[in-house]
Amino acid sequence: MPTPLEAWVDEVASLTRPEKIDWCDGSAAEHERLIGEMLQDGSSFRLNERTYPRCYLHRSDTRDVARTEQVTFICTRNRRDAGPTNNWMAPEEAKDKVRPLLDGAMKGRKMYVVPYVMGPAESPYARVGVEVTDSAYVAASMGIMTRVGRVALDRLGRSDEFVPGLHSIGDLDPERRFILHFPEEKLIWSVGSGYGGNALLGKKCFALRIASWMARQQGWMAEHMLILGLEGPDGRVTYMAAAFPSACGKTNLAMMVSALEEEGYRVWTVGDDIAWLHPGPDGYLYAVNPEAGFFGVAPGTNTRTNTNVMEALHQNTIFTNVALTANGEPWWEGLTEVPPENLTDWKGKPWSPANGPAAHPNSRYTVPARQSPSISPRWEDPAGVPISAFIFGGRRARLEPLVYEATGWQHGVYAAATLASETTAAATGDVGVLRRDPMAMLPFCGYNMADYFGYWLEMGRRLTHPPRIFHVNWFRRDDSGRFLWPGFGENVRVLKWMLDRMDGSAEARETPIGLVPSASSLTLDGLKMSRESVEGLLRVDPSDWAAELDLVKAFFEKFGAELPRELHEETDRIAKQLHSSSVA
Ligand code: GTP
Ligand code: SPV
Ligand code: MN
Repeated sequence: MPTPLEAWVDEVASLTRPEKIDWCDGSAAEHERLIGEMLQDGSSFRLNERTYPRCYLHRSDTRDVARTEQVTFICTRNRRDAGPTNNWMAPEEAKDKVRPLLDGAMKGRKMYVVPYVMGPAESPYARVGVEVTDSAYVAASMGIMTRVGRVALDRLGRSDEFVPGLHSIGDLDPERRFILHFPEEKLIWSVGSGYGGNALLGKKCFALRIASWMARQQGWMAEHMLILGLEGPDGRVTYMAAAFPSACGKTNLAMMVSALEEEGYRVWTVGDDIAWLHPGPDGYLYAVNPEAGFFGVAPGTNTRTNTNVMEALHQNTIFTNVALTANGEPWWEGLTEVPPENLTDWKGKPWSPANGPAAHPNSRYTVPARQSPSISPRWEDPAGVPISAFIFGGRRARLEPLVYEATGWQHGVYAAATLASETTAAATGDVGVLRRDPMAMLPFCGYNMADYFGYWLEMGRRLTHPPRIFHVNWFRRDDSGRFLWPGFGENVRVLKWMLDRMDGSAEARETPIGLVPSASSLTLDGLKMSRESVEGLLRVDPSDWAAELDLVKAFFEKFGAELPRELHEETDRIAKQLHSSSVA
């Protein structure tokens, strides 16, 4: 009798008809072989072996450089279960539409079977997935981002408890690209893209969209969150998880080089993008990082903004769509102040400033997590780490102060549900347009977001020690468009304020939107910031917030009567307080 996994692989092979099937074991030798195939098919290049040993540059199709949300679907029997924020197709309709694109898609090509574990191998919270793909780049990237091979097969045995994911690059034409999720049968089909979140199916497709559905059924949470440990002067480590939309600073916060290191504050990385959170017997939420690598944004990374990242990516790294120096090294905007001479751009052409950026704005590095100097000794703790605080944040040029604390769980859920951010290059479409991105999960929630909000509210009731909830904004600008806050390593000052709030030593001012630091309760020594800038960063303007509330109400209308009553309560409460503070 074939195992359920063997039966599924057979079924997929008879549909896609590959010439050869390769079962991946996750070994170093296999990684070398996959890299060899990437080099051979002309999509990838070896970088300078002296300065970047075992590092490669992969150039993707120029139409395939970011997640494509418009062709990403949640396929549930009832449309209602996908909710108003997801694209929906009925499961059979979706399969009938996409099956012809997969029919014979691997003819003359190799099919890689990638069994993988999401989560620390020994963790009760870990889950198995299997991705079948016809891309060596995807298979090699999965080897960095997840735990591949024996470890997964041993865990699975003859069980059918795995999330199958069928991936083919197809012809890369965006018109024939579909990223389909079938949460009711925990199945993923992806065709027409080789890009990260579209193609590395363990990441957004499984660990967020399918996992968020499973988590709600099983009593846990799957969130678009980094996980970090903040060590204080007494050596105690406090764990926090933060949700920011794509390309809004998760990796950089998780891997931060603390500006308050001399004062005894240090940041340890547990995860940079996804958290699986389970209520523990002690009433705290425990987080594990389901991933084993970082798929990070290259532009803006340098030795001033983040030496931990820079150190991590000098070996065993796959770079995607960065520029190439004459010296065979990777380059991207912001790496050095002045671009080096004779750059080759991300498309493989000689670069000149007139051609736009040399590296694609969403160019990325794929690197093993253990290579970060900041990796936490507990990053693979099977039990996870207890979370004391949730942080939500986005890119807001105006309005949102540097930081505020919610007055309680219900208000915190409201702050998270109304999160908004200016869009980035991580997804195709306009950049810099404000959009609501609740919990930074708009593109990743695998079910109806009204139910998701309700589930968040319920979690708060279930936990005896729910995390405190904060909101941050590193991206506020002054009238001339400059960032008011230096960001990066200086963000530790905001984390310290949170720590001080939790032990009761930091002051806060009550405002209609929450608890904002008094300027003196923030540790700002050593920062060259004018009093004006600090005040600008912490300002809460009632009339601007009243206008914001109108946008929130319009957004909430999408959910009609299904929106939890508690969120209307919060909107009304804040509206009232804004009104009285503006007449006061
Ligand atoms: P995804 O991987 O897409 O989920 O992104 P992310 O949330 O991990 O964002 P990341 O840390 O990669 O940062 C995205 C971009 O924002 C990069 O260009 C960073 O250089 C920049 N950035 C990160 N943190 C800060 C900050 O504190 N201030 C400013 N001004 N820019 C930042
Ligand atoms: C994001 O877009 O949030 C990412 C990159 O982390 S991707 O893997 O493409 O989703
Ligand atoms: Mn992300």
